[in-house]
Amino acid sequence: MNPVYIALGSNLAQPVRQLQSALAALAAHPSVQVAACSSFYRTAPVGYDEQPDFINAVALLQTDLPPPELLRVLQAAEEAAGRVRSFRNAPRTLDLDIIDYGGQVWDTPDLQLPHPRAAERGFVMVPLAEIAPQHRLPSQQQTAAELAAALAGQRVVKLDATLFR
Ligand code: PH2
Ligand code: MG
Ligand code: MG
Repeated sequence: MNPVYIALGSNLAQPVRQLQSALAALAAHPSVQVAACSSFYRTAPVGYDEQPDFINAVALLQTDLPPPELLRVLQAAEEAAGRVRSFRNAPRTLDLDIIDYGGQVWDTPDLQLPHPRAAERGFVMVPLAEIAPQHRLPSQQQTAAELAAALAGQRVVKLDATLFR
């Protein structure tokens, strides 16, 4: 089994429910276990401002699927959520990104590992630091907690789970 951190994001069509159904779909997959999930966070859009806030989370999966197969499972879940690909950083019903697959480093057209922008994004590092504060992404000197602290200027607010769970 390989430990895999994934980032979940949505800012369309009831984002909290999108993340909940994605987690349920992953947990139901015979080759994927959802070992942990962070709180859900309301986050300011990064990259393209004129869109609603996102709901983001990070989950730890355990899986035997190799990275390209896991990627296909995640893309199938995005499609099941009705994701339409329009432009870079556009609003989306569901985005599932592999952040770190067992510390592996990949650089292929379809898949880069670790996720090339994870370390600079508060909406990834703050939830990652919640479930794995001492984790280091490949080629990062700093832990998740240290990177999250350095990104404190980005708006990332934990949701009160009693409101929706
Ligand atoms: N995803 C992006 C671009 N910008 N901003 C926030 N807050 N959350 C996201 O998940 C996100 C984003 C591209 O995948
Ligand atoms: Mg993304
Ligand atoms: Mg993506």
